[in-house]
Amino acid sequence: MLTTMGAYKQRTIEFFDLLDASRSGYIDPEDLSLITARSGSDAQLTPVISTFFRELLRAADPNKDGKVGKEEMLAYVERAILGKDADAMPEFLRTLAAGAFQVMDADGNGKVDKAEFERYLKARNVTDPAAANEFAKLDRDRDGSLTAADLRAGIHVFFTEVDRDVPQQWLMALFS
Ligand SMILES: [Ca+2]
Ligand SMILES: [Ca+2]
Ligand SMILES: [Ca+2]
Repeated sequence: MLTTMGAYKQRTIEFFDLLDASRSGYIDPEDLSLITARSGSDAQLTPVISTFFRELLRAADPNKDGKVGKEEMLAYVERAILGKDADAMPEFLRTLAAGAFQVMDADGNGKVDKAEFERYLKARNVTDPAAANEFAKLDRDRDGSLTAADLRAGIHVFFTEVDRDVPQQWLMALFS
């Protein structure tokens, strides 16, 4: 039952469904083509997404059939992310955080402020006000700006926190 499983599992399934753009029941290279096409071949984002897909397909596919099913995805999260801390996450997830950070940090000053975060969401067509409020939760030291480490922690929380109320739209927006 969705209502009784840890919320991280539910988010992992939502994330899986987002990546399975072809609705085939598997994440495979065709999905990458569909996602990069709909993201309007963003020059900064496309390589980030492509690397993530390639690495996920390599890491989460123990039977080596070139595609990742929902059960494989859930098993991968349990194996590679749960019970580890954010800095021990697989390198490609840390790379995803770094890539998202670079896309958000429009002025390149090494910090993402609220306005940059909101511009990023708007550019990804995310208009839910709750998404902009995720900034405050990602900003762990509450100094009004995000670091790449905050986004890394945000990805970790997304895949591990049993609580329902964690930032998620900012991450989903990368692939939407
Ligand atoms: Ca698919
Ligand atoms: Ca900045
Ligand atoms: Ca901060």
